This record gives sequence, structure tokens and C-alpha cells, in this order.
Amino acid sequence: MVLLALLAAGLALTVRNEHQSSSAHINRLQARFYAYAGIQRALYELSRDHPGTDGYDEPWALLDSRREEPPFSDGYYLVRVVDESGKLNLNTAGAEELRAFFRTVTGDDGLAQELTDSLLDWRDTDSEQRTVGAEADYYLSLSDPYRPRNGPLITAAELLLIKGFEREIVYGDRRLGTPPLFELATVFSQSPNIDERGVARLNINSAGAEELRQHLSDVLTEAEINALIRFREQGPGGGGQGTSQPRPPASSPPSPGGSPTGPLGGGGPLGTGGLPRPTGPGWGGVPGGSPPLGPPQMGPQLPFPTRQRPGPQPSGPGMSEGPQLPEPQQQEQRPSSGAQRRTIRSLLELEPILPRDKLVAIWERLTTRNGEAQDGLINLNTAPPAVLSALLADNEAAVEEIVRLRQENGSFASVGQLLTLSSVPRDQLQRLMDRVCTKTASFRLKAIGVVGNFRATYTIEAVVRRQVPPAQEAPTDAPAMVPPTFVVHYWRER
Ligand SMILES: [Ca+2]
Ligand SMILES: [Ca+2]
Repeated sequence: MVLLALLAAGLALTVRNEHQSSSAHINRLQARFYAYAGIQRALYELSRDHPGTDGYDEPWALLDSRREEPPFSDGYYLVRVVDESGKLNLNTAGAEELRAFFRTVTGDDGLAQELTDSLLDWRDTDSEQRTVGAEADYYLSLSDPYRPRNGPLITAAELLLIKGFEREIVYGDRRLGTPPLFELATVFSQSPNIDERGVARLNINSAGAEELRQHLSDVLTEAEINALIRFREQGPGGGGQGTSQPRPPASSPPSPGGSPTGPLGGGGPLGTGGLPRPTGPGWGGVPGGSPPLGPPQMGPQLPFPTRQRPGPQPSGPGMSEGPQLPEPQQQEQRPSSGAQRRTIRSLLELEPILPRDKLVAIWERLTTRNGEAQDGLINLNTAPPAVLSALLADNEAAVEEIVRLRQENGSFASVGQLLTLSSVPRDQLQRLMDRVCTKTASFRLKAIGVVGNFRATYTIEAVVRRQVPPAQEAPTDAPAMVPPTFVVHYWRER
């Protein structure tokens, strides 16, 4: 009898445990679906977002489920969206950038050099060890040996495998005041090759004259477009021979008709005197009040401050500064001859032939690189100071100026707006403008589903790439946007 009673009690206990475990399972399942709803909520917001400019002042960045209608009776989700392009790309950053970045993060020159050498050795394909780096010899000699990647990193967490990257560096250390490297670095950043309207950029080197004309006619005058075409048609005048170096030196061939300012000329000033500073109101306005720069339905956030110059036709300061062009018609008809043609590697080379405000206004519309997207560019609008400092080594004033400008004016709509920076020397400015963007395709989404009073939680973390078909160029109105698709590059549930 006693035995039976014990057995019965034992059975009851088992049944109860099973019941508890199955209800825990149900709670967790429920939390999972709440997290999934959070991911969907974020994707919905990203699909409504205008892709021409991206910053943390947009709705996708300000999602807060606590301010919305509670969607579920016994739980909710928390969701956060982060721009991966606001981080330093571990696979594309150069040695100098990495060194400056690690110096900012760790505050230690020697350690910064070691981290840089080790990371470069880890991702390069050869087995030649840098001074304080490490290759297979080192990793195979560890008590738990493994081989270096000798290729691009697959996630930022891979840093933990690399010599010198201790946990307190990768995850940060509150006591030491070091920020988590993990949150400042990425392997996913990508920026779409579109302008602030969402229209595909035109490659300045390969576009036809008529294409250029159509693409720019609402901003540039006929004479300015002709100047552009002529500049391009002229060979590299006097010795460049169109070599295919990735980046041109600070000096550049003489511009046609003589440059009015000549800031790119050989031996030109490299200091802050190199750039004439803006004197007008605003920083980089749209000349002639040209209308199509505003994205559709993004009321409060126009890419450019457009308050000045209501004049219907571009006629003001631009014309007077541009070089005088003899018989543009003859020139434009001339077929482009590949042999003689100049290869423009940086839009900054156009500075001598276009007024500053015009150059700013067309900056995002042109590109020197083909492809739908560019890897590893850093978004000016979302990069924290530590990431910006990677591009602006030893120039804290410039980092502060950029942060201040975006606080005061909202997101940068154009990289061209950097032309107004007062704290960046000429050579540094060129490198900076080559490495930054104002829009992103890569987003990290983190959603947590919560059931009851934290009875159960579930986390989903994902990195998605937003692919937006370029909008059609519309001459008079804002271009129509096509809904994006999302490609998942990383997905983790726990
Ligand atoms: Ca946007
Ligand atoms: Ca290697």
C-alpha cells in the first residue's frame, strides 16, 4: 500500500514536471514569435524608408514598441536597428585606418600596431608575417591550434581568434573605459550606388554626353555641362597617360581653359587654405531652387537645405565662377576617343570647372565606380566618433566638426557637403571623401520577444541587405520608389 502510494506520488510529480516543461516550451515558442514580429516590424519600417539618405534620425532607427499599441495581451517585443555602414569594415579598411581606429579604441600605440599587423596577416592570403603580426606558425603553436583564415573574415566575432584581440578589447571593458570593438566593426557594410533621390548614379567616365546632359540638366547650366564633358574629353594633358592607379596623387592635370581657383594644381596648398570657405547661408544648397532633390514623403528631412535662391533658373554665382567655354557644341559632338580621354578618379577633380554649390548638388549623382553597391564605405550619418577617427587620423577637430554638423543639420544628404569642412587639410579631405557615403544597404536587426513578466524571452539577431531597384529619373518630380527586397546575411536565434 505504502509502495503504491509512493508510486502514485512519483507519477503525479512526473506529470507536473512535464506539464511545467511543456508550458515553459509554449512560453518560449510564444516569445519566439514575438521576436519574429519585432523583426517584421523593423523590415516594414525599412521598406518604407527612402534609400537616398540614411541616418539615425529616421523612423527605422527610432522604433520603440513601448510607444506603440501593445500588440499582444501577454507580451511584447523590443527591436533595434543599427546601420552596419556606420562601422569600420574589417575586410576593406586599410592599414592606416585600422591603426588609427585601434589607437582610438585602445589608447595604446603599440597595441594598435599589433592589432593592425595581426588582422592584416589574418585576412591576407600569404603567410608572410608582419613585424608584430602572426601567421600560421603562431596559431599552430597554440595549445589549441588552428589555422588563420588567410581570407576575409566571416563575422566580427572572428576577431577573438586573432592574436592580440583579447576579450576585453573585443567586448570592451567598463573599468578600463574601452568601448566594445564588436559594436564598432563589421564585415557586412555596403552602400547602394544611388543618389539622394534614389536614382542610379551615372559613371562620369563611361556615361555618354547625352546621358550626362539629361542626368544633370536640372542642376547644371548648359555651359557647365559642356565644361564637364570637355574636361573629360581632354586627355590627361602632359604626362599622366591614364595609368590605372587606384588613387590619384593630390596633384592633377591642368584643367581646360585655366582653373579659376586651381586648388588641385600641383604644389597647391595642402593646408586649410586649399579650399575657399563657403560664405553664403547654409552649407551646400541646391542651386537655382531645383526641385527634385527632395525624397518623396519624407517631409521633415530634405537632403539639402533649400531655403535660399528661389530663382527659377541656375544663373547666379555659378556662372560667373565657371570657366568660359569656347564653342561647346563643337566639342560635345566629338566622339570620345578612349586613348586620349582623361580618367576621373575623384569627383574632387571637377572642382576647378564647377562652382562649389553645383559640385555639391551633383556629387551624389555621379560615380567613378561601377556596380550596384560599394563595400566598406562608412556612413557619415551613423558612424560614431571612434569610427570617423579611423578616417581622420590625428584630426579630432574634423571628427568633432562632422558630428556637430549632423547634429545641427540632420543627416548629410551628400558626401559633397564635406567640401565645406573647415578642419580638414586637402589631402586628408580627398581620402575622406573617397571612403564615406550617406546611405546604406546593410542593417543589423535585434529583436527580443518577451512573454509575461519576463517569464520567457527569445532573441533574434539578423543582418539584412536592403536591395532597392533604382528609381526612374523623373525630370520634374520626385522619382517613384519601388519596394525593396531583403537578403539575409546573418541570422541567429537564442
Ligand atoms: Ca533612409
Ligand atoms: Ca596571411
